[in-house]
Amino acid sequence: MEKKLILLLTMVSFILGAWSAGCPDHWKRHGNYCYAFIQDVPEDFIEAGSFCERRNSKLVEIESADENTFLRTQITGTHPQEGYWIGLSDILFEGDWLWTSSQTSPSYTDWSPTSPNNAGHHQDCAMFYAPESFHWNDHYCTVKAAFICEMEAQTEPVDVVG
Ligand SMILES: [Ca+2]
Ligand SMILES: [Ca+2]
Repeated sequence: MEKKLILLLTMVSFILGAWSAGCPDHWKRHGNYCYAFIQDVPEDFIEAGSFCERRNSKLVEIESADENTFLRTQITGTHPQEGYWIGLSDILFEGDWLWTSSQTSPSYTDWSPTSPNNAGHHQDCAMFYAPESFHWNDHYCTVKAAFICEMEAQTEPVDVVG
């Protein structure tokens, strides 16, 4: 019984080996979630979402000022890019902004004073935007930009070595 348990814990530890503090390596934890700030491979909104999905995550969806502040602090810290996609769009119906995964309206928003303005009549995807002090801006979904992936954090890996 005990041997089986140790074997199981060893396997779990191996699987979680590339993780730390409940998040994959290089992901940043805040609360119960892990975030990856992808700057080296700019993608349009759709491709950014696919990139996150392939890593068992989604474009970040922001529920609170606390989460928003954490993200803004991270992206303004070092080598900030011009924009960072978040998982919010009004692609389906103009002016009806919805989080991608839940198709629900945001309960919290951080639009810049001039956003969303639907400039050019087809700005349907939202990003943190440097020219607007990293508040949210609606932009053309086809623009290639940095982006933020989010996943739920796992509980702390069991320390088998003890
Ligand atoms: Ca729009
Ligand atoms: Ca805009």
